[in-house]
Amino acid sequence: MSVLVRFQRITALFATYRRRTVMSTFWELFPVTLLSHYRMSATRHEGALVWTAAITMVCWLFTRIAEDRMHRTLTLIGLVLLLGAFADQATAQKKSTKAHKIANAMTAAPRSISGNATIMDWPATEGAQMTTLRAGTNGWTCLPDFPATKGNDPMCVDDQWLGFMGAMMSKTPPKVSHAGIGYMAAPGGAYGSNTDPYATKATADNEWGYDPPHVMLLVTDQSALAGIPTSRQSGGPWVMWRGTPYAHIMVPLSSTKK
Ligand SMILES: [Cu+2]
Repeated sequence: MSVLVRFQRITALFATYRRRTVMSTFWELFPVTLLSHYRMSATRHEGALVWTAAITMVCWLFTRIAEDRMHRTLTLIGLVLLLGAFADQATAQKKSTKAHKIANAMTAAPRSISGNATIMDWPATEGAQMTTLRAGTNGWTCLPDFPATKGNDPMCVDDQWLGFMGAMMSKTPPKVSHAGIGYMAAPGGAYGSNTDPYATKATADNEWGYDPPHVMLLVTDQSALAGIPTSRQSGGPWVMWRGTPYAHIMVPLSSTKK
């Protein structure tokens, strides 16, 4: 809000320097228009820029006759600098988050897999589609850390796992046509429930705990999971989310104790 106040003060200052004309109203409204555009969501910045540029042109044309040259020039320079700063900030921010997400997603698997994998991003809102951050060529898909969960849990998955993740998000039964392999081998590991795929925090009976970096296996028929331990603390591979349509084998790459 302080930016808005500063803007209004600058505009007021300009107004006192100028002869009062009908067009001064345009100039007084301008910073407000500009700010309202920049309060939009990040994805609409380009559109806002075009609009702001168009409004600047209109204001300039209208004041061309009424204002003296120096004030007009100073105002224009100020506005151009301001627009540039806003545009720079918006694009830099967008670029750095995207680059950061891609780099994070690629740590989930060895370079031989993640190097040429497609990098997708989680849906921005529940029920929305995943977006592609970078196209790939080797049939693998990597996803960055899931922001809602504690810890660092990016993954690189094959087609079976990708379908499985989609089914999980839409709460429908997964279709597994051949054994699926997924890497969650990034250092750090994450925390989650061993019994409830949708748990977001510990409860008395959801076996909340630490999942170390791991490889995950999907089987076509859940009867193939029988005989494999179901506890994280077994010391070796175990079945996660047993008894749900999302049961799969966890192959830890380091100790499950932390
Ligand atoms: Cu996993």
